[in-house]
Amino acid sequence: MPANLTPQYREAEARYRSAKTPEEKLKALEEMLATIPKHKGTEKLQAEIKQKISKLRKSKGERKSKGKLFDPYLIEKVGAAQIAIIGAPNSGKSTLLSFLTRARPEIADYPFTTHSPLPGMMEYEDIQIQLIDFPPWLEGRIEGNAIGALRRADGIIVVMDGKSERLLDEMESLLQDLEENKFELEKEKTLILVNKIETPLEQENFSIFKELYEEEFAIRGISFLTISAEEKESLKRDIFHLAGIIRIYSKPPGKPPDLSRPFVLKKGETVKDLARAIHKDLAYTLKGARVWGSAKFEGQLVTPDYVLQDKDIVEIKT
Ligand SMILES: Nc1nc2c(ncn2[C@@H]2O[C@H](COP(=O)(O)OP(=O)(O)OP(=O)(O)O)[C@@H](O)[C@H]2O)c(=O)[nH]1
Ligand SMILES: [Mg+2]
Repeated sequence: MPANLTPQYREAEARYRSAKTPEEKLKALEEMLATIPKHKGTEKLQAEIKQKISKLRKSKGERKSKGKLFDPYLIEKVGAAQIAIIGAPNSGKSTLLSFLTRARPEIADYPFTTHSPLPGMMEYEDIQIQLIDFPPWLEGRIEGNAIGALRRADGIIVVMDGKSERLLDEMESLLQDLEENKFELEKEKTLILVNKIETPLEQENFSIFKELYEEEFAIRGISFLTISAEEKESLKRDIFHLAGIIRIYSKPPGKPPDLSRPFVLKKGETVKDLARAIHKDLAYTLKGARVWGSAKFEGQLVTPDYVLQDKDIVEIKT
């Protein structure tokens, strides 16, 4: 038995030994895995726990699959885009959700506060973006449903705890878990927030973190204790860019554009895609468009395959 096992770990282990149902066993094992000191001396024990967890999950899944499965991660997309907030326990995911939306998740100074995913709407200029606060991501504890939700999301925010001594380990094991589930964080779709950066030591740790990952991902260091109004706006702008969407205002011929409600398209979409979004038949009669904004000249005539940019004003020609 390796040394340095914490009282929390021993407690969870005692609960595992006295557990009567597979659910109780699974819960205790998950807590053992969460609280076991992560070092070379415990690697074998960690592997054993993971194996037991996966065995129990499998048999649980087999029993469950006979009935209809409820998936708490299946959250209907509303607004212009859906962004998932994942990351290490206690890192500030729920704080982020409550900072940017009107949702009021439970926030507490201990890990595992959030048990099921919770959505909220972030207002960004003239659109709304849906953010979903996930339960904490834990080594070896990824649910298939969570991976499914990440595949459906338009973008992902990873919140890490800048005060954690295991910051780099936590990031590595998260990436490894994702890889094992054949999910890759794409650079354009991922923003990493290293939170709670307040002291010089945390600044220092953050610069190391940044050096390691900045080629792979967009990274920001933040603190909700000190964040300014400008930083909040620029954070919202970053999240908008993550979503990979553009806003287009349509203009009827001879009339001013309707600036009250943009059409939301994906980055890279064209005049033809806009026509289809306005009305499905419009794409067939479409000849071209006049564009204000990204075109060389204001009101320039463009072809249906013209790639639109955020905030373009477009007058469709049929
Ligand atoms: N010092 C400091 N504390 C923070 C900051 N952001 C959040 N916290 C605190 O960190 C603790 C955890 O915050 P939560 O938002 O509940 O974290 P979480 O990631 O949702 O936690 P789980 O749901 O348990 O995974 C709370 O006590 C927060 O008040 C920050 O920027 N600086
Ligand atoms: Mg939470």
